[in-house]
Amino acid sequence: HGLTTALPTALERGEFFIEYQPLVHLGDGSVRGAEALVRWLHPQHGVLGPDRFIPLAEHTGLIVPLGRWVLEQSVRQAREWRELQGGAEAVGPLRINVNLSPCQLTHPGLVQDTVDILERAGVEPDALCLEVTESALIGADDDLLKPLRRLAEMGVDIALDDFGTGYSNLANLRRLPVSILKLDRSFTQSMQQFPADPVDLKIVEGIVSLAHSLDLAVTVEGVETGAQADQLRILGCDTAQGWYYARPGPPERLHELALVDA
Ligand code: G
Ligand code: G
Ligand code: MN
Ligand code: NA
Repeated sequence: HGLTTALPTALERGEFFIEYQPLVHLGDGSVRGAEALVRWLHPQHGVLGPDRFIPLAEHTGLIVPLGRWVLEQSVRQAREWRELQGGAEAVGPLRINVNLSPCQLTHPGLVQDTVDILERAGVEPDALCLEVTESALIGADDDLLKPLRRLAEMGVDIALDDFGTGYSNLANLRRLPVSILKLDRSFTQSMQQFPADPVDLKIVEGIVSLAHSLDLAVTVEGVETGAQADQLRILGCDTAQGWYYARPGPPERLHELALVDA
């Protein structure tokens, strides 16, 4: 239908834009960075979320140039935030998380494109975190992991997104070049009730303890209430993201939030 024909040229028409959702340190509540979330401002349908067009972009191959565009915009945005911080920040320069689709992982240009984008923007690799879903890496062979490993060696963080929804062997984590687990929103939702389901509490406690013993940080998604944030902090999670802190929004908003904390 309409989306299918309009998508291939939407990038050149400049119809995509990016919203940023803060990543907050659970220990002290400070904003440490943001996740980039792409939207399509469709001339007839208005703003469309990624669920409406990412699968189509993957199917048509547009995801590669679109993903490259998102990465370049996001890295430039991180550079701007850092300039605005002016080195006077209390908690270190702001960082940027960017989602990678499985098609981008298998594209041979991934490493070089990422290196070029970071260099053009003058941003250090450790400012960047690439999010890959757990399901994209289940059963991944060495060829698929090689580009991620090279990026990780350069200092780029790799996060395992939607963690806990797939069926990955926990022991398998050791061979993945990841440094962050993003615990799926469903775990956060189960912390909504008080007292939370004791089995869910045990599961999260176990994941956090395993993650920390493997030197991985734990980020939680979908935090909507202070009670959830408290519970997840007590369970040892490191970083949080969700409507309780801020909805995804324009880049200026993130800078305001970060400056308030500094
Ligand atoms: O909050 P939102 O509805 O924007 O995000 C929905 C999903 O779309 C998220 O799971 C996120 O991983 C995915 N997504 C958002 N932006 C991008 C992007 O730039 N590239 C890819 N591959 N996925 C994205
Ligand atoms: O990459 P990922 O699918 O995790 O992207 C985050 C998704 O979760 C986006 O669709 C974003 O809009 C959504 N989201 C972010 N914060 C919250 C929240 O607090 N509650 C809910 N229900 N969704 C959220
Ligand atoms: Mn994500
Ligand atoms: Na996620």
